[in-house]
Amino acid sequence: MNKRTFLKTGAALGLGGILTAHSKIVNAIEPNTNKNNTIINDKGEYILPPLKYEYDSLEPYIDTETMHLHHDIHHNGYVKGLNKAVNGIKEAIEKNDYSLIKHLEREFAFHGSGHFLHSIYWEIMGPDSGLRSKLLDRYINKDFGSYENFKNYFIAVSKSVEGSGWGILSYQPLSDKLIILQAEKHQNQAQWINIPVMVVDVWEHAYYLKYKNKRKDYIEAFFNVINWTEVSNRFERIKG
Ligand code: MN3
Repeated sequence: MNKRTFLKTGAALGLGGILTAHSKIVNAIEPNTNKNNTIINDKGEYILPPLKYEYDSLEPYIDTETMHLHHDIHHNGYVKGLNKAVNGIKEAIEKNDYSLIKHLEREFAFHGSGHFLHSIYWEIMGPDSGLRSKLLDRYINKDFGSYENFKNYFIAVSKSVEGSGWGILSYQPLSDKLIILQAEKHQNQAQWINIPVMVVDVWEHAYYLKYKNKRKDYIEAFFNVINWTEVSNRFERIKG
């Protein structure tokens, strides 16, 4: 997927400036140079995006007090936590001290997902219901049969999320399809905005026959079989 398709896709999903920040999120070291978005500043710090409408604009469906609490307190907590996690990770890399890395990565995923998903949530709501584009309607019809089907399916999915979490309409580039997924809690050590560049399978089936319980040995060995040309090609495709 090239950058234009990716951004177009993002625009269709109402992500606006959020997607432009994704590559900087992957690399927490580099300062952000993209000045055109509202969820990260030019120093690379994450910031709370202001609402594009008033706190009482969604009444009577979503009340003013909930909007204040949710945006100003809850979302802001994710922003603060995300910046703290990023700084902790920077420090760990600089000092080559990974004793707290499990905790830091949990915090990074939890607060990152919170920040990105809430930013999308505010952005895709508003007092004016607007109009679906032809493209979005075409995909909804193609992938769910009709708008009614999509709506019923989305409601059922979101309603049955176990505990707290999100219902998420996503675009799956691989199949060129809209899909709907549940996110329980919201992190599960991932952030709902990134594109994988390189992965290592650490399920036991991937290494147990040879490495038994020595997962670290397997991961170190894995570095001998990475094809960096392929990784680079993937990265170029993603960056566009
Ligand atoms: Mn929330």
